[in-house]
Amino acid sequence: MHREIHILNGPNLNLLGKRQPEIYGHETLADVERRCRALLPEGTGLVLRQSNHEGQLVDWIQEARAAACGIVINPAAYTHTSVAILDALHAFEGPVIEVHISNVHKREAFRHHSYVSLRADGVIAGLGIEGYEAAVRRILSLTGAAG
Ligand code: DHK
Repeated sequence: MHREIHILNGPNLNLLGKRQPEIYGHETLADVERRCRALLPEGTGLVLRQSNHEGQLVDWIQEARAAACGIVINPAAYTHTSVAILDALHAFEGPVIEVHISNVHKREAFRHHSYVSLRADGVIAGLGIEGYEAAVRRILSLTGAAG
């Protein structure tokens, strides 16, 4: 059993805390990592990554096949466009939780469709960065790694 949770983030999330804070808030990916690490039981690791490149995200999802018990993914704009990320997630066997910081359903129509939701075991939108914590908790409970 792999005891690592991988949190993967797509384009522009490197600017989290700086870009459109009225939508995405003032906290950064470093804050996401700190909050999520605090939830982990002894013996469970966390890898948090961000890329602006679709192929890099595909490579990391493939890497997670051998290393991770679950994936938390915020594909950002690729949510709405990427069959490649969907296909890569189909090749991953553990739980996948899709996170959106904003409530995408309250925004433009093009954000209402998600390719990734065709694979995700759970979808969280609009909880701000607390959504990542909820996703990590869910993976811990699904994989029996909690507590
Ligand atoms: C982040 C983005 O960058 C957008 O492209 C998505 C997502 C929504 C979020 O809410 O975390 O549409």
